Amino acid sequence: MEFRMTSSLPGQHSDLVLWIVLLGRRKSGKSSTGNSILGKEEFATGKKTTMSERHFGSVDGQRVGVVDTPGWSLFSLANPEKWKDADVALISERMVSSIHAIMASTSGVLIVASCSDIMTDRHRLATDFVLFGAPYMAYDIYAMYQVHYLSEQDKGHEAYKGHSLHTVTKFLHKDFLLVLHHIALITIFMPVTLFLRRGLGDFFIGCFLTTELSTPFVSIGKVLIQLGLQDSTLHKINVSTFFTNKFLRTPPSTKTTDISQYV
Ligand SMILES: Nc1nc2c(ncn2[C@@H]2O[C@H](COP(=O)(O)OP(=O)(O)OP(=O)(O)O)[C@@H](O)[C@H]2O)c(=O)[nH]1
Ligand SMILES: [Mg+2]
Repeated sequence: MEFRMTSSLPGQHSDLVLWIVLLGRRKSGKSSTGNSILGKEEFATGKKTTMSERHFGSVDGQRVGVVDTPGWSLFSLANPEKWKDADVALISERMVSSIHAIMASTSGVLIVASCSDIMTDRHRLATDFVLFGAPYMAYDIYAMYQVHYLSEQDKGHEAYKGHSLHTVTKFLHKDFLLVLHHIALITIFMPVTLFLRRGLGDFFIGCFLTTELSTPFVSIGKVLIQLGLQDSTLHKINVSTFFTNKFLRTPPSTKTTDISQYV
């Protein structure tokens, strides 16, 4: 491609410039190629190019302008500068939450599938996973607080120069229902499941755990939006899988038992 440069080109303004734009995946050698074309070390190599850069040179008497660009990666352009601590904390929190949800829903499906009698049949995961999941709830309250704290700090709020009763109160006010949900799971669901049900109803614990099935899709969707990939194929697949999963989930009513004998 050819451009006739006017004022922005250093040197002779009337030179005909051959422009070369280097595009490609990360670490594919774009910056090195740019240096080879120009015959001098203008572009930094061996480290991530995060901003497009142009340099000029001459090849066989032909004036050339080389534009080096950030590499493409699976998720987005390699531009770590736009990642703030709050973004990193939020993505980490969502990833851990997805992993927990995948484990919870898999346990739920295993429990439900193994119970023929919905009241008396037992599966060890019904108690083991609840024991494992309770500490996660405590961790998640802390992780949500960290995300809140860092995002307010990024906005430059004076009160967020350090942790204080004020920052904790603000967080509790903002995420009240979520925190209440987590605390209820630790203080009500866990003791009931472990100590108060006399070994009955593992099937229902399984059903409860399968409700986590949609969480990974929601979390992955939010992460893709955060990465600016809301129009990507990956996001469309994620949304369609989410709805398919919602519609195809078999209702627990396919199993029957006369529960009057237990009450
Ligand atoms: N073996 C080999 N290594 C190369 C070649 N070109 C570049 N490299 C090496 O590959 C690494 C990445 O090269 P860069 O030129 O920085 O790659 P880039 O595409 O600009 O990378 P990003 O800016 O991160 O997208 C460097 O360590 C280079 O020395 C090549 O042709 N052969
Ligand atoms: Mg580069």
